[in-house]
Amino acid sequence: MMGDAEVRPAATQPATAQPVSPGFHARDVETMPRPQLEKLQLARLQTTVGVLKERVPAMAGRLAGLAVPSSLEDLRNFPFLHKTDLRDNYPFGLLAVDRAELARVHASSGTTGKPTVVGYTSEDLNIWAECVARCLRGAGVEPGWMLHNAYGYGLFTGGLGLHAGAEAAGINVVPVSGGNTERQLMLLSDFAPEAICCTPSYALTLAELLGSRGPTSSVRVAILGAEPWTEHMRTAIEAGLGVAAVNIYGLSEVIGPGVSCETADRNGLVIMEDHFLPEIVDPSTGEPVPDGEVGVLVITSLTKQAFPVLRYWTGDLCSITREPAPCGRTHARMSGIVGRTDDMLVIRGVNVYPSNVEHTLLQIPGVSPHFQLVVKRTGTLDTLHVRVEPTQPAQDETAQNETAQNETAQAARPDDLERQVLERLKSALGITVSVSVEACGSVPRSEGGKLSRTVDERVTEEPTQ
Ligand code: DLL
Repeated sequence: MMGDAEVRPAATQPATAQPVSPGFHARDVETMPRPQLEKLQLARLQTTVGVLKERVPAMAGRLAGLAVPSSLEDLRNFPFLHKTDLRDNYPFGLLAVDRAELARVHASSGTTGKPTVVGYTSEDLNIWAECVARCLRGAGVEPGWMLHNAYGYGLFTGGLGLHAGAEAAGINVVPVSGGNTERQLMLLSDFAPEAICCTPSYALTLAELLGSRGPTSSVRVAILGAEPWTEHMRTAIEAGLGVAAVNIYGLSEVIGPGVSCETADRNGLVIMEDHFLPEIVDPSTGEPVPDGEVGVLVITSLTKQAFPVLRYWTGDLCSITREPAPCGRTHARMSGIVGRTDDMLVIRGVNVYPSNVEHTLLQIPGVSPHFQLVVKRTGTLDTLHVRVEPTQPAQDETAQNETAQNETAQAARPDDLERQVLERLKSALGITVSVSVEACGSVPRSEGGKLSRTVDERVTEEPTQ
């Protein structure tokens, strides 16, 4: 799956995609020798800690008694910053600049209550654009190409973040935003862009529709992120759109998209380490784990003016390597996200990660990448129901790749498929779940934004405001 814990090359590009290779936006910085990079990081870290102590009263108390770090290792003496800290200081309590110095605010969506708000000075916006420009160039997008940007524009950082990064890299951007899929398909066909960016689940929606209509897409590279996805999804998207798909990661609390991104040769997601200092820590102890082991990604911003974050606990689980990449990049690389500390479901005492369910499902021939988990409560007992779909016939007809055809050949009847899914999930998760194999198209698809694959029907009371 995309979230394989180890940073390692993914499958080769699909036969239908024209090969793309990684470029550079800021070669000197991206290939800076590590000792020089770490010196730069330390100087920037010291400035960041000083700024937080002096200009953010809510942080000054927490950092009192802690000396400005004299090495990068000293960072581990500092407390973590959690999403709840942002909520507690809603909306602007953690800003290090006056409100009048802000150039823009964004916010991340929450299902309940207030969003978490983040602010940027104009210099922050420049740095953000620079990071995204590096991502796009590394992914193989070339200056002069056209990028169909189907990330949502608005408080969500995806649309405007990719937009500014594309412009900074000399890439012509079509600001389509999310939704209105028919119009997206028309523009993809009429404008013939070479690149697209959107959530992976939306790319799958587009791939499915394009596949069923048969046109050849002009798109060569897809830059996909903002939600978890799997290698199986990557294969389906690449076959459906005829693209090379790369993984981009980020979060609004840290800056937005562009914290890290795969390059076209896919050797893990390169972290923009001159701006974001990564740590991987044990989720239960908070202690650092060795490179290569999975833990929680914790990020310290090194150059942000408006909203510097010290040891921000992302909740995202991944591993990291600091070995130089084959393309010459020296910055640390992370694996895809393997899960979140907070998306774990506890079903009758067993910990279940949606990513495990997904991983298991996608290994069963004839099961499509579309599924939904429904958690219910019967009496005092929690139950997990898994809605799946068989592989779509239309997708099969157009799929160029042999694997898909083999899978179709082996596809079972719905009741056989249901039994197979039941058995595989029982052995993978250690609990019995219920399964329904539903008509193609009945499990919710992304209509442009992030897709939530879990429906929790256990919540019976309204949360207190
Ligand atoms: O999702 C920023 C973004 C926009 C990233 C466009 C990539 C592309 P938030 O809405 O604040 O920001 O959500 C951040 O989304 O902590 C992860 O849990 C998840 N996430 C983001 N990228 C990935 C990815 C944007 N490539 C949260 N793989 C993060 C898995 C991702 N999860």
